[in-house]
Amino acid sequence: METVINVRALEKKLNDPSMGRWSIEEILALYELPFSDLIYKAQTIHRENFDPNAVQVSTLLSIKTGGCSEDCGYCPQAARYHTDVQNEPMMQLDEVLEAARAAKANGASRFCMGAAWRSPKDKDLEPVLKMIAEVKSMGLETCATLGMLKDGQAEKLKEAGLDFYNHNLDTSPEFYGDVITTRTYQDRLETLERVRKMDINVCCGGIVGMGESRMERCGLIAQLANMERPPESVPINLLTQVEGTPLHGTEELDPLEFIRTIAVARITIPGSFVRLSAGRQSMSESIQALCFIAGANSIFYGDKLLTTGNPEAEADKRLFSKLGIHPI
Ligand code: SAM
Ligand code: DTB
Ligand code: SF4
Repeated sequence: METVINVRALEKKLNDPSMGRWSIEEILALYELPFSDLIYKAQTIHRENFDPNAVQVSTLLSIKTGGCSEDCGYCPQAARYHTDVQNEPMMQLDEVLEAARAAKANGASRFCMGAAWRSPKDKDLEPVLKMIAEVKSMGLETCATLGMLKDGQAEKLKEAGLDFYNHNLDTSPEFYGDVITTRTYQDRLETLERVRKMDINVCCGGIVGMGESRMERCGLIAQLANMERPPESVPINLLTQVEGTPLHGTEELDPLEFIRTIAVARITIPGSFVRLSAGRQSMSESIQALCFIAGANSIFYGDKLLTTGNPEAEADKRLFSKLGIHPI
C-alpha cells in the first residue's frame, strides 16, 4: 500500500521538538521506512532522551493466579479456556515479600504484582495494599496490575505507596473486539484515567502477533502516543501462544516486524520507557539486541512472567554483559 505521507513531511515532523499528534498515516510511514533508516531514527531519538546503555529491570509475580472471568483470547488465566494453569488463591504476604527480596537481590528495581481479576473487590484489595506498602519499604518501586479499577480504588493504591499501575490497551480499537468481548476499550481508558488522576505512573502498552494487521499495530501506537500524557512505561508484548487459548496457532509475527514496532514506539513516545516484554524466551540474543538498538530500555527479569516462562536471570546477565548494558 502506498502511504500518503512523503518522507519530507515526516522529516519535518521528526524535527519539531513537540511532534504533536500522530496520525495513523504518519505512523504507517515510519513502519514503511527502510529498516536501516527506521532504526537510525529510533536510536537517535533514544540517545536524545535516555542513556542508550541503561535498561530498567522489573520483576513480575502473579499474586493470584487463574480462574479469571474475562475472555481475553490470549490469556491462559481465563477460566473459560482449558490450559495447564492451576488456579491459586491470593498469596500470603510473607511469600510475596520473599519473592520481592529475591528480585531485589537479583538486581530488579521494580516489583510488579499481578492478579487474574476482571476488577478487584474492595475486600480483595486490602491484602494487596499491605503488600504494596511492605514492598515499597524494602526500597523497590512498586507496580500492580489488578484489572479495572472502581471509584476510590486508585486512591487507596496511591495511599499504600503504589508507583506504577499496569493496564494495557492490548491492541487498536478496531481489532480489540476480535480479542476481548467482556470489557470495552472505553472501560480500559476509564481505568487509565483513574490512575492518572491519582498521579500514579501509568504502565500501558499492548500485544502484537495476535493476527492484527500492520495498520492495527499503528492504531495501538496512535492511541498510546496521542494520550494527553503518554504512559511513562510502554510494554510491548509479543503474544506468547498458550495451548487452550483461542489465539493458540496464530501465524507467528516476523521478528523484523516486532523490532519495527519497538522502533516506532520509541520514535512516537520518545520520553517513555519502552519495555521489551512477553515473548523474549522465543527470541535469539541477536533479535533482543536489535530491540535494544531500536529503543527498548526495559525488560521483565526473572525466569517467569505471570504463568509463562521468561529467560533465566543468569542468561539475561550474560546478555547485558555481552552488550555492555547496565541495569537500572
Ligand atoms: N487481569 C489484569 C488485566 O487484564 O488487566 C492483570 C493481568 S493481565 C495478565 C496483564 C496483561 O498481560 C494483559 O493485559 C496482556 O496485555 C498481557 N498478557 C496476558 N497474556 C499474555 C500472553 N499470552 N502473551 C502476551 N501478553 C499477555
Ligand atoms: C505486561 O504488559 N506484560 C506482563 C505484565 N504487563 C503484567 C504480563 C505478560 C503475561 C504473559 C503471559 C503469562 O505469563 O501469563
Ligand atoms: Fe483475566 Fe487479565 Fe487474563 Fe484478561 S488478561 S483473562 S482480565 S487475567
